[in-house]
Amino acid sequence: TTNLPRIDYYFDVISPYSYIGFETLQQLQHQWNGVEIRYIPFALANVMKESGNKPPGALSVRWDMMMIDLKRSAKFLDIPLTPNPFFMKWIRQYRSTDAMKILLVLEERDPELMERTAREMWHRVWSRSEKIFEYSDFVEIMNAVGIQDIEEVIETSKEEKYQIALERNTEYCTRRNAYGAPWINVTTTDGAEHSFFGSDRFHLIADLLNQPQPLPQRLFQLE
Ligand code: GSH
Repeated sequence: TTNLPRIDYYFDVISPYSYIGFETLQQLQHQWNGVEIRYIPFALANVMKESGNKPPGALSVRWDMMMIDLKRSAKFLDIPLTPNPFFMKWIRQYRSTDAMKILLVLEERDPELMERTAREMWHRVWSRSEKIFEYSDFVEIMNAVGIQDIEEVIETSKEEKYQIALERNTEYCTRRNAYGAPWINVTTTDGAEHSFFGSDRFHLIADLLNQPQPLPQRLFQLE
């Protein structure tokens, strides 16, 4: 109940473009005054299922091009992103759901801690080719960001309310035509909602919110 413009950034840590958009928005939030920004965990696998879309890996030419585009984007933005050779195998075997539920627990405690933990998860899958699916992965992730009561967080994340919250966040987007990640829902001061797909739409969001345009490159050197 505020009439600030708001950006709801829906992401999944399995998604490399969610990582690119996350880092871009982390930089833009210093430039975009008076814009509220929320980072919201959702489940890309369910978005794909609900919308009838297919994951990029389902079409091999698309996958190959995506890996090339990711490398280019990472270089351009100076983001540590290295295509993961095990990714196709892993996504047949695992889901990111448990990792996303851990983020929901942390979000309740401290949104900034949740953001740092999400970044560590992306660094694992999309920079160091490490898993984010099993108990031992979660212990390593939370150790890396300095969380003390790791077991407590993991146990809490198994409560039904986090499964429900993840589904609710996902459904909010699929009702607004979501078919991929990141999905960005922008609410303007008049209360109107505008949806955007992808990490490459911030110039249009800047235009909608009358905010300065993102600099064309090396967002990281702005600070
Ligand atoms: N052009 C977008 C960007 O630069 O961010 C592409 C984003 C993208 O490909 N996201 C993947 C996806 O959900 C997940 S990492 N793709 C669904 C689709 O493209 O239909």
